[in-house]
Amino acid sequence: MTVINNALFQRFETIVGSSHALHQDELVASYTTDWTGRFQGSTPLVLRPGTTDEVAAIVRVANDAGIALVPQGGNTGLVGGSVPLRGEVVLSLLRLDACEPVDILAQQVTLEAGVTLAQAQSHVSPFDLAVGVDLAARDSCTIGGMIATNAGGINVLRYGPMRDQLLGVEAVMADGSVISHLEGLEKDNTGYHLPGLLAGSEGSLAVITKARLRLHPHLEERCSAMLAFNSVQDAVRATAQLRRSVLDLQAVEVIFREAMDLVSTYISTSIPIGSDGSAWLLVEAASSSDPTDQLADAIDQLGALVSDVAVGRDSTSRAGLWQFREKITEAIATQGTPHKLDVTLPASQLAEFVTKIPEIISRVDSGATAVMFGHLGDGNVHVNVLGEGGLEPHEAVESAVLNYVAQLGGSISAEHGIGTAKKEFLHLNRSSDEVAIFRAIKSSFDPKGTLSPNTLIPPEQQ
Ligand code: FAD
Ligand code: 2HG
Ligand code: ZN
Repeated sequence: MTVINNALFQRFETIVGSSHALHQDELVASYTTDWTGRFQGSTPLVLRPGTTDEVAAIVRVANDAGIALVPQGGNTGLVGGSVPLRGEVVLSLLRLDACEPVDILAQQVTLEAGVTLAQAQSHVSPFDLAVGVDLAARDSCTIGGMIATNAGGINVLRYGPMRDQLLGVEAVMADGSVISHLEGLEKDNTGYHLPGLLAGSEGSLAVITKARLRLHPHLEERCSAMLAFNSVQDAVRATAQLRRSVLDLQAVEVIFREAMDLVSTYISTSIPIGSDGSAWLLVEAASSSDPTDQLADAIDQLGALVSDVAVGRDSTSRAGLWQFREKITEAIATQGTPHKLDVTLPASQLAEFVTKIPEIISRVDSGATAVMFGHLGDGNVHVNVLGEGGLEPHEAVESAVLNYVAQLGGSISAEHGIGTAKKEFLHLNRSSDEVAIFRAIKSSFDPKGTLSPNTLIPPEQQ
């Protein structure tokens, strides 16, 4: 673990104040274990700055002293990137929680990095505006963490991931200098797009302190439907057809068999339709005028592909359907510590992938099971592998699944990032020349390697 001597501790404490320099075991505990419980670290110190200047001062002192920092937002990341795995100091951004007034003319807003997604949503909704990314961790995940992971979520097919919402950032560089580009100009071709580079950088290049986000019209009129299918292939075909025919398509999410069984038990609610099916889609259309007919017509055109349909028009019945999708991650957590493999497949390979995964996993670990669900509209499947009796599955399972993904032309990380969990598999998607460019970018931003040293970049082969 990093050793912080008294003089250094006092310098940090002077910057943030004694109540925001935490070192007692019971106070730092929640900052050292990730959401899944799979990644557990330790830290001599958690610093909770309240302003960009405080962040800059901390980063400068740490860099001068060669002390590594792990930036942390809501600690909901799922690849182990948010916790201090080698005893680093944690830099919590949660106190940077101010929202600037909504710029109605530009349909944009500037938010501090520690603002939660739910806070951002309630800040902009009175102006009939919405944040383009939405996800189930909305009450805890922060704008800074969402940018750092380039979070995706349930509306990517309509608005894109976090990178597409980003018009500018303020960030503290590894030497403590501050860059700020928050004017929010939609057209601005003045060289490299640094916000785009920081999106998905997982804390490895700079500490994001503020962001300028593009907003979208809030679409009040919504209709959701759950569709049951007898085969995975039918669900994939229906997704393609819905994407063509529903102009106001907001989400196409999927729940496969094991995930449906698990979540229905967890929420103590029986499966609404197609109880012996293989896959269920949760489809949502959203518009300024009622999209029910549009969605209903599109579902009619699916004909025999669909075995059963349940429609939710008002907010209570929609929430009743959505809970089967949104509660899955929590339901899995009650079963043990999963290995979360968040992957994208080309549409043409999705059905084969989902069908073959149980066999691929059981060849490596006969006691392991796969719980699958995800964002089918984006080809994104969340494969959660649980070991026998609540134990973790054999590590070789990850290699088997991710190699299979790469073989089918997919991505080993769709939306959660590489973190520490997938560093050793980066070569499956990125050539050695690309990884060399990653290393060059990292060392030009952070020559001493003091920012998030455990994420993203694999160690060089000796
Ligand atoms: P943290 O977990 O604190 O950090 C994540 C990474 O970002 C770390 O590498 C950290 O060092 C870095 N970081 C954090 N803040 C900063 C900053 N200010 N500057 C620089 N680096 C920083 N993800 C999706 O993409 N789609 C989903 O649908 C989705 N659903 C989820 C549902 C649940 C129930 C949970 C628990 C997680 C889900 N996630 C999802 C994963 C997660 O990536 C997102 O919740 C979110 O993007 C992480 O935000 P955070 O503030 O918690 O970041
Ligand atoms: C989701 O889509 C999240 O709900 C979490 O990305 C996925 O738990 C998971 O594997
Ligand atoms: Zn997801």
